[in-house]
Amino acid sequence: MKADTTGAARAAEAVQHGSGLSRRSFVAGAAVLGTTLGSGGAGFNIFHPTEAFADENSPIEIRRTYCDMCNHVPKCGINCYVQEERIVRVESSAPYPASPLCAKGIASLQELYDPERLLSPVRRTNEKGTGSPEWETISWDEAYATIAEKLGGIKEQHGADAVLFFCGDPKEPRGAMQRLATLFGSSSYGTESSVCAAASWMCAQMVFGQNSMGQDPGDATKSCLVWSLNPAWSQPNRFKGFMAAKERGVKFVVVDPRVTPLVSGVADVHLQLRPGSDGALVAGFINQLIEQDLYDKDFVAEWTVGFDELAAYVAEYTPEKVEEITWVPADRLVEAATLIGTNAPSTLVTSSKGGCHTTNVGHFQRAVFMIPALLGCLDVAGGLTLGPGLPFDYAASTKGFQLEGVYEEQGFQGRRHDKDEFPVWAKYYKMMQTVNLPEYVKDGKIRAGVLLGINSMMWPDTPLYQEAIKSLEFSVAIDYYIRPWTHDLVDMVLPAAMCYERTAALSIFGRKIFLRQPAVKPLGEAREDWQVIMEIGCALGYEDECFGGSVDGALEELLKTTGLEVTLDDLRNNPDGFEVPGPAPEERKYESGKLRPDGQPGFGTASGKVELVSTVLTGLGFEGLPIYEEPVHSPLGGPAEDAQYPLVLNTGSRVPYYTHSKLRDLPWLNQFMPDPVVRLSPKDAEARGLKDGDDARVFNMQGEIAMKAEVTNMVMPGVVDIFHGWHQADVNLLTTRDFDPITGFPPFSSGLCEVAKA
Ligand SMILES: Nc1nc2c(c(=O)[nH]1)N[C@H]1C(S)=C(S)[C@@H](COP(=O)(O)OP(=O)(O)OC[C@H]3O[C@@H](n4cnc5c(=O)[nH]c(N)nc54)[C@H](O)[C@@H]3O)O[C@H]1N2
Ligand SMILES: Nc1nc2c(c(=O)[nH]1)N[C@H]1C(S)=C(S)[C@@H](COP(=O)(O)OP(=O)(O)OC[C@H]3O[C@@H](n4cnc5c(=O)[nH]c(N)nc54)[C@H](O)[C@@H]3O)O[C@H]1N2
Ligand code: SF4
Ligand SMILES: [Mo]
Repeated sequence: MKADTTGAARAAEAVQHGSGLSRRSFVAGAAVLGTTLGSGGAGFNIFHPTEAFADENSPIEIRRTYCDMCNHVPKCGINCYVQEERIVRVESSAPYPASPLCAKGIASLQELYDPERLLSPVRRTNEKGTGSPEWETISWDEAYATIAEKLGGIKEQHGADAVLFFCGDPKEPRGAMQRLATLFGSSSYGTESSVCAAASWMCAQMVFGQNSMGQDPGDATKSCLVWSLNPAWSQPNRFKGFMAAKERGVKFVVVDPRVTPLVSGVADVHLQLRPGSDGALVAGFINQLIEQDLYDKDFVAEWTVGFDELAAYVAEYTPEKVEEITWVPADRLVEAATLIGTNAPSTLVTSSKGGCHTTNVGHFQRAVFMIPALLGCLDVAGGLTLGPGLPFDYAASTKGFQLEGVYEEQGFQGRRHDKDEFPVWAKYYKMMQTVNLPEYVKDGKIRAGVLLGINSMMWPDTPLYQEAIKSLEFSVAIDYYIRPWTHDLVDMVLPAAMCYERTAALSIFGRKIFLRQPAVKPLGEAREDWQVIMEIGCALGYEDECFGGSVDGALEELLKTTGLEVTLDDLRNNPDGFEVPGPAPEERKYESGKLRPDGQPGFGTASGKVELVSTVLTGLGFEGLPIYEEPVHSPLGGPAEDAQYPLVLNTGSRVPYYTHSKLRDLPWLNQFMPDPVVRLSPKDAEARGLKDGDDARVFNMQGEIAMKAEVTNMVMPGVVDIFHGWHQADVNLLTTRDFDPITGFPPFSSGLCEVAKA
């Protein structure tokens, strides 16, 4: 970033890139889009409830689908009341495993029938980045022909790796997109996991050789450590499990800087830490397990490596020292460690983000995963049990379908753009770490993109990513809407079908597989993501490998690559889920050799042990112990200019009614939070003369945004809490590009800022 770039200039730049336009005024001006309801029929408009949806006497059929409005997996079951091929009502579906519907699920009907949805392919006719975009409607055939010509040309001139195949938060299309990238020959497949979940997975891999985000309390669980998760708002269908566990008497310790519904609902001890100081807190927690002699000596001796080094490292993290760093009272930490350490079996639940958005995540999150191991609670009933599970990944795709074999045989790994900057990431994922996209585009390494569900506000310092997207020689987005802050910068946008209108991907719960069948036909010319991806593949010449564009063909192949002997018909014939028979659950599989591909006893790490000092990290030149380092910008002292910004900037904690940058225009949701807000404690508000509802400026060395103040005890003094994804107040204008060298994660949860009355 240029030193002379002021906040105001950067904000103006962002506006020029489109983020100052509201989607409504934008689309209203772009009549060429023709985005009025296509097959929905004239006069039918869910925004006007007085208008009849359909003839009230026509028959109603109930069809089932599942929701993906929070793009989380698994998603909740929906019964659709369909009248004259329109969905007139939705309700939670039983016996589908995830329910009930949250506010977003219910409002999904407003997104389905939003008159501003994009319903046909469009191509930009004026130059990108020059004022208002002008779009023309084109046919799918024309779109595919152009895509094939442009991508083919770039591959010929610059190699296949110059084309980025990207999926944003939508997770359902990932398997298909990765397959397409590999078929095309590009190692540049990336996703939103660059800043979500992947840090936790790789930390668990480094510690015990398996992806994990912990495990919710089971029947045998006596205590549960929740390290930053707020399921009441981020995964409501999961929250009820925590409440039921509480009723069964499970003891809870919750680590979270805020007083969340999970904290007030279940916590016996709340460790309210300064955001970004997790590494010191977890060192203190382990210090107490050792000091109080609460760890499992037999397990540690037989199944871990590095205990003595770890014990020596955490020795200095006494409760008193930890209090100074984390702001958690010393006696509270002691109490928490005692509660977890004396109530076995104990489980751990942790987050895909929460505390992980910090520069220390590659260390601290490993230490968090070490806790159940030190307690001897790994792979025991009621503790954190380990795989193997179904051979599906979390987005219901398989290594075979994603052509991982081809990736390996053809040496994609050696060509990756990210392999030198993020070697640990590159070791674990056949997926690019995309945080350095601006640099890859500037250096000519990436020149084109197939960008499904991309949102330029996803990364820190948004304008740099907007510039990168704009600078691509050719880009095609696939989305429900034209979102100006991103799509003003691409050459073409293709209309995606929503969950109600599509089949892929499959959904899995434990050993149960569900097939979704479309409840209604796609509106207008929208097509489902998997179909679009497969059809792009056909246009590029991979007709057979892309099943002639057939989604059913792709899903059949996906099932075949599981090796489970289950067909699409099996799934069709079992609308309540097809249960794949499996072995009886077994504890301590590390003893029987069932956790390693070579069948040897132990864990799936290089040493076969739980690694308290990581051999992967030391092998790549990193510190192997889970060391604590302060965030780059910290109230405890960083660069001199930090002193002007005394508040910790904690961004992106989920709100119940929005997902990231989406859903702001749906009236049923917008009423709950119509304006971007900065939440701050009564103490900090008073010191700044701010009252609830006041207009406020939030600013730091990066820039400035305008928000409403919300004064609340949910947030601790010294910290502000801001949701991300507001195009009119994008908090990623304030976040910095200080990436954790191990995971590449940005410090979304631990920046600095100041707030003042506007
Ligand atoms: N400051 C800050 N930044 C953050 C975070 C934070 O906590 N703080 N969180 C990070 C995390 S964890 C995440 S996951 C990312 C999320 O970031 P994004 O991936 O940017 O998520 P969305 O805002 O949901 O944008 C996704 C786009 O996909 C479109 N879309 C939605 N569903 C579908 C679909 O099924 N098909 C197609 N074709 N398009 C679809 C939407 O219309 C939207 O334009 O943001 C990250 N950025
Ligand atoms: N409604 C809704 N649901 C969603 C989403 C959404 O946008 N909206 N997004 C989905 C996605 S992609 C994701 S990744 C998940 C995220 O799901 P969660 O991880 O549950 O989400 P958060 O609320 O962001 O973070 C959890 C908690 O971490 C705390 N936290 C913040 N900073 C720190 C820190 O430095 N240390 C510690 N220990 N805790 C911290 C926050 O206060 C918050 O209560 O939610 C998913 N579900
Ligand atoms: S939690 Fe809400 S948005 Fe997410 S899948 Fe369930 S109903 Fe949909
Ligand atoms: Mo996420």
